[in-house]
Amino acid sequence: MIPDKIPTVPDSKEIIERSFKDIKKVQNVYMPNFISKLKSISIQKIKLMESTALRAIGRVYDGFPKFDDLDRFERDVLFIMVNGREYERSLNNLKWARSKIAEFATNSIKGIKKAPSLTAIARFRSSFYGRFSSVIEDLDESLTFLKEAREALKKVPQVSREMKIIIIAGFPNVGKSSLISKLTNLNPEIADYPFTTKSINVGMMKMGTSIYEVLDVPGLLNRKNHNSIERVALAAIDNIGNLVVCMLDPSEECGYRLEDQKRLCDSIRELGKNVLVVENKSDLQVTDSRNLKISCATGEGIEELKKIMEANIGGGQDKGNSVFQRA
Ligand SMILES: Nc1nc2c(ncn2[C@@H]2O[C@H](COP(=O)(O)OP(=O)(O)OP(=O)(O)O)[C@@H](O)[C@H]2O)c(=O)[nH]1
Ligand SMILES: [Mg+2]
Repeated sequence: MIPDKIPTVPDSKEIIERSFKDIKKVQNVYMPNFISKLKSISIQKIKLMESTALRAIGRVYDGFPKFDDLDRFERDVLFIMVNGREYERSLNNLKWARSKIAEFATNSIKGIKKAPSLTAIARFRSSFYGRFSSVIEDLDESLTFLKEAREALKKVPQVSREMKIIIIAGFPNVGKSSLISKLTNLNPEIADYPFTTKSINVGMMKMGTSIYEVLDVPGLLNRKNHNSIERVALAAIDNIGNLVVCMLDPSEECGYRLEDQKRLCDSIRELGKNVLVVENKSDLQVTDSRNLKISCATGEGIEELKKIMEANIGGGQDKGNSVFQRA
């Protein structure tokens, strides 16, 4: 699961500045022995810097989902948008930096406690400052990457896994968003050009006593190298759909040949998905196929489609048992 709130990511300069600012809070207490006094102040400063930095880094590390927290769909979508290996590496770098800072602090404090002179104390302290800053500076790339990953994580569609999921798929411009607006209370952008929908729209549909989740995914083309928007659509189809409504536009008003559109439905079925082929725009063109004919413009066939969907959505994530005829 992706947490609702992912922490904002500071850059390394901010963490360093915050840590150094915090040490000004250390009280200048009275002690008769100057060496003891300097030791106490130095130790307090190191401890304070350590805790400020560990808190800042820990907030980011703990707040970002780890690989194992994500399900297959979330992982696929996130890693389409950002490099998965880099994501893991960045989080591991934060973990490593945390342990290094703690180690430097412990060693420096030990050294200061045993230090015989003021110069020795100052040496331990400034060596801690230097190593502390360089470990955090080295995190800069990871923190910058996680800032980007945070934006990507926010875009992963929030799909509940408690309900059955119906995915509306098909070529661009065939009427997928028009259908989701008929089936749910969603009002996505609808336009007479391809690739209007650029991310997954999620709506709820009530049928009888059950509620289903309906996903309108970006248009897909028959091609080997899908762009990242298409790959997000495929990730949903592949990982989370209980039923895929594959929509055709026999009028070819969408701008694509019916033959090519049909091939897409076949390839989705080849993924082992439960596929229902529906022909839209029946107000413009009707074929003599056995597929259900609907029109999002006139509403024709929509009620029948709902009934067929309800009758056939069983079987969960079953693979390879399509009950529908070929496109
Ligand atoms: N005549 C007619 N036009 C329709 C019908 N359904 C949708 N349209 C039109 O087809 C165009 C595309 O509709 P969308 O719902 O945006 O199509 P889409 O499949 O979501 O498109 P992308 O998001 O680009 O993949 C719009 O101009 C709609 O008004 C229909 O049943 N009949
Ligand atoms: Mg659309």
